[in-house]
Amino acid sequence: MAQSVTRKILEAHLVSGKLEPGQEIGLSVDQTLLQDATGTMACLEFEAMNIPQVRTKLSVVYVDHNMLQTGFENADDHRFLQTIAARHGMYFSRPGNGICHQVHMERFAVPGRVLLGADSHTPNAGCLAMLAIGAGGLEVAVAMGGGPFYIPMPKVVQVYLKGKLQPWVAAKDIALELLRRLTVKGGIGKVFEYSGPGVDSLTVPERATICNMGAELGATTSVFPSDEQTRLYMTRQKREHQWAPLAADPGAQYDGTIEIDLDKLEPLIACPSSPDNVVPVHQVAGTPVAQVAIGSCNNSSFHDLAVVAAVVKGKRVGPGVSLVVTPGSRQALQMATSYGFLMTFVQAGARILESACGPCIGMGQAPPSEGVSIRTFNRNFPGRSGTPNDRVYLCSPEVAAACALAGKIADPRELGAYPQIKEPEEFIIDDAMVLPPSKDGAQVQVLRGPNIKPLPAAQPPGQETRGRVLIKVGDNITTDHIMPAGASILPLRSNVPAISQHVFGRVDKEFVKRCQEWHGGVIVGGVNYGQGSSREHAALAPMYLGVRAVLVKSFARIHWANLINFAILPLTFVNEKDYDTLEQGDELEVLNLRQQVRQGRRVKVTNKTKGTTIETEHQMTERQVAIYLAGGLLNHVKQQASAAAPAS
Ligand code: MIC
Ligand code: SF4
Repeated sequence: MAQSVTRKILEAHLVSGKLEPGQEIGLSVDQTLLQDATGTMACLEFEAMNIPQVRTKLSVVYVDHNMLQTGFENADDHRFLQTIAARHGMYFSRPGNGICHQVHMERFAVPGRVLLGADSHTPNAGCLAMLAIGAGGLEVAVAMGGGPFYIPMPKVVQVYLKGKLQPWVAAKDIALELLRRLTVKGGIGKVFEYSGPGVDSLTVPERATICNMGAELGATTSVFPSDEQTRLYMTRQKREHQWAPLAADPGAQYDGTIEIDLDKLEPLIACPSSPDNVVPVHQVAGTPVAQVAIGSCNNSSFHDLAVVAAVVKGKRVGPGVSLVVTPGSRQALQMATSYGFLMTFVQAGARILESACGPCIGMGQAPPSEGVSIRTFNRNFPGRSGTPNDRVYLCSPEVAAACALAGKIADPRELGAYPQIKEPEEFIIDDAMVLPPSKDGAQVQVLRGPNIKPLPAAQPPGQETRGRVLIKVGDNITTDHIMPAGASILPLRSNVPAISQHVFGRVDKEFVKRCQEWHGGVIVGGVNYGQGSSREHAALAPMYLGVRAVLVKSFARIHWANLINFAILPLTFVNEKDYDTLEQGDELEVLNLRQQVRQGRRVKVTNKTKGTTIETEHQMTERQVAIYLAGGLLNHVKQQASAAAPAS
């Protein structure tokens, strides 16, 4: 059978299951990636498994999210991660070295391999023909220990690109075009594989922008072939020896095809407050702008910075606009320095930030109340910027630069000729900020701080469960709604009791109080519940508050898996109309829970307040049922390890 790139990688890594859509498959994992905001928990989880050294080809821990250090917490986390990485065989990318996805692309991604990362934008590495998937920290910890990663076999959709991007139209516009067509749930259960003549002209960083934003489609991942562009990029990164070609066979079978004619694409922009709220830029042109932010793992490579520098060179941003530039990595920052872009930015009145996630995750640079912020980022969920009534737009660096000069939303095509940007023949290679693991890990002492609290234990479910509806929310609820981040909350990632006090904090200030008064309960939601980040805190913190089940119309993949891994029962309505009958405060009950879950997919939920019965379904596989009944993945792994241990 003629095979796609995706299928070739899957087949080479398959350890269980069949490559048939919907079937659960187990994959061996070559590389793992952790970042500090999800990584402290993942490292504590890895520690709890009692495995001395990671068993992957490469595991890297990055520090890029929690960088404000307004108190001791972040710095303690950094030190903890550095020492635990040294002890257990992981590379450690020091604070200042850059955003995990950018650095991984530059220095570590290898065509044909599988990467599992505790961050939803891990698919960024699909730009180098990796099958790169985001997951909860616990699943990444299991993979670090050599365990397989399980997912339902996705559908493989071909994205056929023809033509060539026109001047001022960017890779970001391809990502936005897909979001315009498919919405934030259009990619659920799918891998997007790029092919066609339009692929050849796209550079690796451009491919990264596209793969990165597949996360916003809800896709399992996105992937490009490994070709001459890949070889060129890896050569410039002095990694040519790691390059290998990888292409789909002629006539490869796909589960669907989407065609995009690059010649016809125009500059696009995602309006507040969802990445799929996409329109052509000219439709919203003229809207006054308060802030323009260049950066994030989505758009902060050399070319992104170069194009902004070319546009603003010799000009100054208007008095009403704050321009913020965040180079994505130390390499990008060094390149920007040596090419003189930094000088250009400073002269134009820009504010320069260190290489980190920064404003993308609300770590500083919150825009003014109701002020329009134009960002080259990937997410504009409400309040994520740190301003409750924010109006965040997402676009390419080309559009953002035009807006910065005009002081209003502007179509970059009005700027005249597109600047000639020559890609560098080679990048500055300096891995001094990546520390290799210790040769004698057992001797390394792991340093902890007072904010790093032990992982709360999940409990196996009982025979019956009761609880009131704690909150009823609508469609497309993000993990930013469930477990907000930002400058005041992110530093609490290593302290579940403290961070749990902020669950649903931006949606309903009384939620936590109700959890305490009602001794936990059930969350009710609409479609695509839990979209967005991979943060397992969006399951872990509700678990800590006593949430026992989440009953929704449909789930986003990573959050669904995180719920199971922390022993929260994920249920969907068999009849979506039942959603309308439920109200906050209703008392729900499930009898014979353990049998029901084991025997089949149906679970009967009684609404004791309304006197009705609701048919629900759990979509867990047999393996996941065992995890749920064991009281979560960590308990399950421990049980398996003790069952396998020789009797003493
Ligand atoms: C995000 O972009 O939302 C984050 C912050 O990178 C998250 C990870 C986290 O919450 O730590 C993600 O995308 O998974
Ligand atoms: Fe960091 Fe933003 Fe990328 Fe998440 S999306 S990894 S917060 S830059």
